Formats: sequence, C-alpha cells, structure tokens
Amino acid sequence: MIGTKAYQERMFCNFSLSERVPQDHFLGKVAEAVDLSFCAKVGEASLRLHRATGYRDTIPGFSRSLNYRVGFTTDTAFSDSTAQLWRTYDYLVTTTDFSGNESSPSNEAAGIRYMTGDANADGVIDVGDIVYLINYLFKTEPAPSPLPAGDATCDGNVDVGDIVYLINYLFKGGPPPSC
Ligand SMILES: [Ca+2]
Ligand SMILES: [Ca+2]
Repeated sequence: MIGTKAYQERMFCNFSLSERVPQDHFLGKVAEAVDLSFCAKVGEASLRLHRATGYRDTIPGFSRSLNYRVGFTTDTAFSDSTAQLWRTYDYLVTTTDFSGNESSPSNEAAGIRYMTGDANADGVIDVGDIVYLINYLFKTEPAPSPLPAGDATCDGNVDVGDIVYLINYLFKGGPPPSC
C-alpha cells in the first residue's frame, strides 16, 4: 500500500553466534564437513536461518571480511575443500537470515586438514608412518598430531590395529585408509 512502509524485522540484532558454539566444538578435519547443526537448535526454527558462512585465516585474531571468506552453505554442514594439506587454519562462522542480516561471528576455532594414515605428517603414507606409530605406541614417542591422522582403521582409536592396517595396505594389497 502506498505510504505504508514495510516493517523489516532485524532478527540478529541481539544474536551472538559465539554464545551458541558448543564449548567442545572442534572443527578438526577441515577437509570434511564441519557440523553446524548447533546453529539451529530444536525449538528455535523461528530464527529462519538461511545460510552459514565460513571465514578463515592462518593467523588467529583476524576480522570477518570478504578477504577471509571461504564459502557458505545452506545445509547444517560446511566443508572447506580448498584447505591445504597439513596447514592449520583459524575459522569463524556466521549465520545469515533470509533478510540478509548476518550474525556476529562464532568463536575462532583452529582446524587442520590431515590425511588419515599419514601419522608422521609428511604428505605420503609409507613405511615411515608404520615406524612412527610403533614408536608412539611402544616407545613413548610423540603421538600423531592430530591424533586421528594415525587412525588408519577409522575406528576412533589409535592402536596396533592401525599398524596392521597400514602393513596390509602397503604390502599386501589391502584398502587404503578411507575416512
Ligand atoms: Ca607419512
Ligand atoms: Ca584405529
């Protein structure tokens, strides 16, 4: 109607995403999808979130800007397929409603893209990773970092089964680590 100004609700005026990020949230393996389901909790459907946007830099403390934006998703997961292997990034996540209002950013969280089975983090899976796991498990040498890089069996544990799995993969035609 002429002379009537449509009211545009600004849903994120008091919305702080950083208060909603779970304390134990860890971006972890950035080559895979980051779980963003905490952005829209059950019972808060009225927020009508449209998308989540990811920002990253290699130096903590960066500010949210287009220069650091790596992509967005309308799903409850975000994947940074451009992250370099074995490089640590710091990430921020924001959410945007259907009116284009972008929330305040989340807390920063560090993530590294690693290769499962590459326990010694040199970019290849070879006998060096078997030796590294033996030294970690039986000689108190340092653990793979992050630890899941040594979990060749993808069962959530790093143990002798991962050594056996890598031996089978490298020397007996077994399947590669696939998680
Ligand atoms: Ca390796
Ligand atoms: Ca394992």
